[in-house]
Order: sequence, then C-alpha cells, then structure tokens
Amino acid sequence: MPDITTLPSYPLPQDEDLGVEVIPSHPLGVKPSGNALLATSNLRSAIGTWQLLPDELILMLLECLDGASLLAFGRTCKAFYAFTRAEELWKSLFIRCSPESFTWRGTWRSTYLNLPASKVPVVDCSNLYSDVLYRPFNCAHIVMDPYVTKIPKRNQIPRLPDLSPEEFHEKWADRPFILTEPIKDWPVYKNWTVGHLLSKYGQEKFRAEAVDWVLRTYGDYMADNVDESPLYLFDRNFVSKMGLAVGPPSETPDAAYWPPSCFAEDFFSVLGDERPARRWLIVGPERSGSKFHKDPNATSAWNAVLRGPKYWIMFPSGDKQDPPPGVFVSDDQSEVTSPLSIAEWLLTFHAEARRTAGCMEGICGEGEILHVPSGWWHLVVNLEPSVAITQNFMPRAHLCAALDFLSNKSDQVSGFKKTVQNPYQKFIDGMQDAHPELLQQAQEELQRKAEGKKRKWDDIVHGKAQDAEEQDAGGFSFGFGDDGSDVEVP
Ligand SMILES: O=C(O)CCC(=O)C(=O)O
Ligand SMILES: [Fe+2]
Repeated sequence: MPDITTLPSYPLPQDEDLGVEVIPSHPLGVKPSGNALLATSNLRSAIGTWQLLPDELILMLLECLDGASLLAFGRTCKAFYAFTRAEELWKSLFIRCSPESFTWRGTWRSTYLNLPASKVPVVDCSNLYSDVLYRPFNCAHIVMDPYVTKIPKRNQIPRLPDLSPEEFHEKWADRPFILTEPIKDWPVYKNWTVGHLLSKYGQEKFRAEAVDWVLRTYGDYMADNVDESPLYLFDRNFVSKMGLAVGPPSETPDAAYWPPSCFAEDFFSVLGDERPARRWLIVGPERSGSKFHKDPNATSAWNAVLRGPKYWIMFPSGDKQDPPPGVFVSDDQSEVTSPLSIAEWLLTFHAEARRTAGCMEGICGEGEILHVPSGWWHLVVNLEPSVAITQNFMPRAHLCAALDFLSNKSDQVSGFKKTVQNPYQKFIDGMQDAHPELLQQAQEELQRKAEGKKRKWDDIVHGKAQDAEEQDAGGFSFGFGDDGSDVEVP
C-alpha cells in the first residue's frame, strides 16, 4: 500500500515499474494539494486574507517583487517561506540582472543570493499542500524509462548504417531515420567529452537561452541543478568561437566534422553569407531538451549526438494531420503553443501520442546522427548530459516546400540577418544563377500543387464532395506530399 501522504493529485505514468516510492520527498516537505483532504493541519491557514487567492495567483504576485522583498515576505510565515523558495522566481530575478561574474550554487535562489549550501535553512513545511509548488519538483524527478523504452514496432525510427545521396533523395528525404556509422570518424566525436570542452573552451562564452555564460559556469550548472526545464546551451556561433574547420576531409584536412554525404546537398547555400542561421552546438544536462517545434524555413536538419543519448518523438505535418497531442497551432500556423514543460508533456500526453497515427520514436545514441525531414514536428529530451551538433539544410526534395514557405509564409521566415531584405527574391535569384533547371521544376511543382488544390476545392463546391472525401481518407501524408498539403488556395 503506497504512502498516501506523498500521492500527487495529478497524473503519474501508468507503468508497473513506477511505484510512488521513486518520487523523493520535496526538500521542504511540501505535498500535492490532494493530500490536504485528509490533513489535520494546514500551513495555509496562517496566511490570513491571502487564503482567498489560488496558489497560481500568489505565485504570479510574487513575480512582481525584487529579491529583498521576496526574502522579507518569506519571513512572515512558513507557507510564504515555501512560496518564496519557488525557483522560477529566482531564475527570472537572476536572468534579469545577469551579473558578469558569479558562482553557480546549485539553485537559482542560492546563486542570486550567493549563498553556500550550508547557509540555506532547512524549514519544515510538511503541512503545506500545493500542486503549484510540488509540480516542478515532481517534474524534475520523473523517471524517463517508461517513456523512452518499449517503443511500439510501428513507431520505431529506422536505423541504418549509412545512405548514399541517391538513396536519400529517392526514398528517405521525407522520413526520419538514424544513421549509425558516418559520424564515427569525426574528430569531435572522438574528442568532445564535456570535460574536454571545459578544459579547452572553459573561458569562452556560449549562448544558453537568454544568457551568455562562460562554459566553465555552464558546466557547473549542468553538474548540479534541479530545474524542471534545465537551461539549454544552443549556440550558433560555435564554429568561429571554437576556431573549427568544417568540410569534407578531402578539401579540409583538419576538419573537426563534416556533413555525411547524403546530407551534403543544401540549396540555401546559394544565399552565401546571407543564408539564415543553420548550425548550432547543443549542450545540456539530463532532462534538458527541445519542446515540440518544426524547423525554420521548411528546412530539414541532421542532429549528430557526440555525447549522451537523446530520445526523439516526431510527427509528420500537413493539413490533414493534427499537431501532436498537447500542441496548439493558430490557423495560419504562425503561432505554436506548447504550454507544458517536456516532463509535464510526457506525464500528460505521451501515452496518447504513442497511439497517434504517424508517431515515430527513437533513441539516437552517441556516435549516431538523426534526420529530421522538412515540416516534421519533433520533441527531444536528453537522457544523460549531452553534446550534439545540428545543422539545417535544404535538399532538392523540399525545394518546392521552401519556395512555398518563403513566398506564402513570409511573416514566419526566420533566422536571416536584419539587413537581408526579401529573402524569397534573394533565393529565387541565387537559384536562377546556380540551378535554373531545378528552380523551374520546383516552381512548376508548386504551381501544380496549387492548381490541384484549387481543383479539389472546386470539386467540393460543385458537388463532388464524396469523391474528394474518398481521396482524403488515405491516412497521414508526409509534410509536403503529393496531396498538396501546406499549399494555400490561391
Ligand atoms: O537536440 C535537441 O534538443 C534538438 C534540436 C533540434 O530541434 C534539431 O536538431 O532540429
Ligand atoms: Fe529542431
């Protein structure tokens, strides 16, 4: 019989391997709200008129206080002490002031206050019942195993040793897959442990979400944090910062890495220096990762894992395919809302996602590289401290999608320098110079898709709805398939 004093009042994964005993106690003893029902005393009764407010609102009000006021407020009673220990409050205070030099001290509060662990008081708040305070702690401690193992066969992302460019273009440009061989020769795969990066680049600053930290500090953070959504290092200038040479070893003998040959074709290269940002160094602790998104500008991507395996869950998109469970998209697809942290999404939606048509899942291990086709939704979580390199590219299979995106979704185009006016026209001009035939083919294809879509629309309007429905019943399509998905009705 589980100890009901530690039962959370929101869903836990239904897995026989997961007993409640795997959730450690909250450091202040705070328990989920549901436990208040059987409690004989409740610290909330000491907060006076504030009892009228829900916990969410109390926390929102506390976001308006500065550090000194938060400390003073926390001294008024144990319940408010627990509220003022919420890490999100201290994280945003710290990020707002972003000191040039500081010591990471295991939590955002201790770092902001520059408090050694021995000076953090242990206050017993075990008679406080709050999902708002307990949830982030619970999410930071979920066991990943049930979500990333026992992947149903139909969902498994194919694993292949390698692919030739021809095989990729003919069969694989619309499908996720993992290649197990090509990056095993990369010097960065052989050398880049977290320790090696810290000793070689420890004093170099890298971008991690809203902050630029020296790598040494980010390493301290990676090794010692309890964040529900850990700060993620995602730096697009790593090649110049680290002085790397990139390219096929035949042309660049001292290359640190090079794209596998099946991913070498990249038509955004016709934009030269004006191409949008395309490659990132990604470093993060266990539990860090990327929430559901599609890659920018209808590009495809590869993601090469140098250290620490990553779990991927992916869905195709198209106008007959809903976004993944728990993801909400505006009608023109310009706004994507995925309100939950990765851990909370796993707790709430993973089981449903696994059952949803089109779902693909897999673990990309050290020394492996994963293909993200243009237009695919993906959520990624690091199962161990991780180092990866990702690069976006535009293969011929998705030229038509790129033209469509740059011309019809110009408000969603991203990653270009502010000085680049009219990226669509720049791309057309570049392609006209370098690959006029391919450009013409892609433009004709786009035109055909637009006409097909218009014909379908006319058929429906003029009474051939049943035929159209029959055509529509063919299951999901891969992004920019033959069904004309994503093309606006002209
Ligand atoms: O490694 C990750 O967190 C995922 C990065 C990503 O979204 C990508 O490579 O497209
Ligand atoms: Fe991505």
